[in-house]
Amino acid sequence: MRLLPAWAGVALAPLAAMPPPALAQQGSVVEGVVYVRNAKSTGALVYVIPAFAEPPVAPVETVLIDQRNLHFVPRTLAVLPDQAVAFRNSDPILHNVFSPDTLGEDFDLGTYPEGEWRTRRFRRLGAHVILCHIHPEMEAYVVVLPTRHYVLAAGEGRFRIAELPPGTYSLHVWHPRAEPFRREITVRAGDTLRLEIQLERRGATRTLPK
Ligand SMILES: [Cu+2]
Repeated sequence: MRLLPAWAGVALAPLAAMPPPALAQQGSVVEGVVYVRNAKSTGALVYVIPAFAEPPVAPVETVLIDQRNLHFVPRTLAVLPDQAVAFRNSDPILHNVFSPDTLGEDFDLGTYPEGEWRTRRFRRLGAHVILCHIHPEMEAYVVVLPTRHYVLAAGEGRFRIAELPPGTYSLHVWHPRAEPFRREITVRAGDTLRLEIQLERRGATRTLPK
């Protein structure tokens, strides 16, 4: 018997978590564009860490990284500590999932066929590199963050983080091929802060967000 995938309801979860409109209007927004060496760049992970205490984050759902057409999809996934990540093989060939990690959480989920998946929880903050022993070109990142306020920059590097409580934050940008970026920001109630962020390209060394 095949179990119903735990991520079947993932797409609906953010809708259910949205506050009523009146509350959303009080929240602040940080939005903008990320560039790497002057080119608008998708795939940057933007997140803000509040300088003030926030209520503990509620339990979170299992999220999925698919292995499809010889790629990990998505290539970068942000999670909270101890959030479960399911790695599924959707190709008609064998794939493997392992992490050679420098964060002290190296693991190997083994090699498995189409339609199967394995689940892993990540504890250490930072970018965990995910690879496949069979296909060396396959690569993904699970980035464990100390904040629920994050977004992956989409088309043309655009990002938007909404419903922020007003206050001071440390804004970070992580990109697999760029130097980490950090600056302090302050958002007032109901305001929208717009930023253009330039990242410097870096070499092949993989670094970790702080
Ligand atoms: Cu593979």
